[in-house]
Amino acid sequence: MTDITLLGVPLDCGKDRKGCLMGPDAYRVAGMAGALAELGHTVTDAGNLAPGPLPDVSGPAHLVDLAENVAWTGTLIEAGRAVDGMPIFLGGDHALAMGSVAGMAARAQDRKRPLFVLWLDAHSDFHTPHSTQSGNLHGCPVAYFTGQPGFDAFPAPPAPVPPDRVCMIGLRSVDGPEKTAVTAARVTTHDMREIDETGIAMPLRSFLAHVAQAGGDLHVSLDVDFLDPSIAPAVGTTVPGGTTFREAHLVMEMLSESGLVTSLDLVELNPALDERGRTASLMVDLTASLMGRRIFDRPTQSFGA
Ligand code: B3U
Ligand code: MN
Ligand code: MN
Repeated sequence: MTDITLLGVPLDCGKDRKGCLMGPDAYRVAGMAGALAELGHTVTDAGNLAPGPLPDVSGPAHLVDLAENVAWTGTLIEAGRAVDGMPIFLGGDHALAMGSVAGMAARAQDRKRPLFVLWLDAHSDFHTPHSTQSGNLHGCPVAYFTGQPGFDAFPAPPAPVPPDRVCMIGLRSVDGPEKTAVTAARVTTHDMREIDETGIAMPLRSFLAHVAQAGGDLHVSLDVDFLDPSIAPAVGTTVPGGTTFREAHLVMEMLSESGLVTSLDLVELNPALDERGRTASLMVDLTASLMGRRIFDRPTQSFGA
């Protein structure tokens, strides 16, 4: 059983459209702590984090809330690094993954283990402050924590994650400059076109085998828009053609059976856009699947360790 720490991250500065600051409380209302405790885990809700003081920083003028994003990143790196067991970052928008993943990479380095990242998202979030056209920093976290240039205003990530340790599944909205950058950096990408053809289990299984062989820690970053908008409407950037209810649960069940996951982000939930809390509930159910909820028990699967 796992020692889980829920870290509320009411970060809403990664984009213009506001609402994700209500995410942590929506997860609490939807019963996150109880669902995990019921599975036998020890659950501590550490409450909500707050960003440190706003630094005096500058960058491209169109960036949204740069100073606030920088402040949050520093706070999150330290908060995550200090957690002993499994942190679950209750977002908050995806800009939080700058700090959450950089902090988990630092922690993994402290433990002398490589960190791998599974990015479950419609978007590749691989912009830099210079390539982003929207100015929204929630489109930039992967470039930041893999150590791409252009993030001078931010604290340097203590242990940049090599891009080839990042696997993205669910992609269906990737901007031109990101496409070039993601490919050049050798990030592993599985778009929805590929999922349609092979199913979702195949690419996930091979990534998990790779993580197991390397003896890695695994951080999972789950963006609500990984899911099809018909089952998860509470997100500002809905993109049609997302994963189905069963595909999403299968991913979580396989992750659970792998025993490899050491930290988790739940991001981009905007409760103001939800329908009677159904997206928040689905995210709680998916987290429960990731943490061991089953239809029937199955033996732990070996992914090639
Ligand atoms: N790539 C676009 C859109 C986007 C990225 N992440 C989200 N939306 N959620 C951008 O603004 O960078
Ligand atoms: Mn995202
Ligand atoms: Mn997204």
